[in-house]
Amino acid sequence: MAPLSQTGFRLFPAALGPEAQAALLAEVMARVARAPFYRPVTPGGKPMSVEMTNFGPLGWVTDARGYRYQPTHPQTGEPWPDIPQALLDLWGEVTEASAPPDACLVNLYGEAARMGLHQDKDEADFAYPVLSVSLGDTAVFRLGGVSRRDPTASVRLASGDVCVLAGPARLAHHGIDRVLAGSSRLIPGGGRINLTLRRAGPGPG
Ligand code: MD3
Ligand code: FE
Repeated sequence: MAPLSQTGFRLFPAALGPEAQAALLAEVMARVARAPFYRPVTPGGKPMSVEMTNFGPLGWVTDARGYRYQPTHPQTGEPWPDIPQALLDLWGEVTEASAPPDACLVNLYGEAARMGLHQDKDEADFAYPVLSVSLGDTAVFRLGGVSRRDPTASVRLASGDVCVLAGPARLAHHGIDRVLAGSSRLIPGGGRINLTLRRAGPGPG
C-alpha cells in the first residue's frame, strides 16, 4: 500500500482545541440524555465492546437482523437527536462533499473496548467521505488497505484529532486496537468517544 498520506487519509492533529472539545462534549452529552448509549449485538450474536448511539436523520445499528441505517433509536423508538452544528460546520470546512452528512455514529470506548478490522460499506455512495472526531482517551487506530491482506499502519488518535477518509481510503480496512486509559481528562470517569460523520443515504439530486 502507498504511504498513508497518498491514500486519501488526512489527519488533522488537535483540530479542536481544549475549549472546542469541551463544548462539543457538552453538545454530545445533552443529546445522549435523550438517545442513551447502548451495547449493540453483531449479526452473529456477540455483544460489541463499544457502546453506541447516533445523531442525525439516519443511525447505524447492528442486531440479529444485520447491519443497517435506521431513523430511530432501537431501544427508545425515538428519532435520533440532531447533529451538533459544530460537526456540520467541520464537515463543510474539511471535506469537499457536495451534501451534508445525514448520519453521525457515536462510539463510546471504555478501557477494554476494541473494534476489529473492518470496512464501512453500509452507505449508499462511497464517493462521499467519512469524517471522524476523537474525544477523550487516545486510541491506537489501525489503518490498512482495500484488501484485507494489505499491510496496516498504526496511528494514534488523540482528543481533538480529526481525520477524513476519502478516495481510495474510503474503503480501507480499519479498526481500534486499544484505548490508552488515563491519557485524557476530558471525559469524567475516562474513556473515549468517537464521532463519525457519514452520508448514509444517496446524495441529493
Ligand atoms: C477509515 N470507528 O465506527 S473512526 C466505525 O474510532 C469506526 O470509533 C472507529 O471505524 C472509531 O466504523 C474509527 C475513523 C474512521 C472512520 C471511518 C473510516 C476511519 C476510517 C472509513 C474508512 C477508512
Ligand atoms: Fe469503521
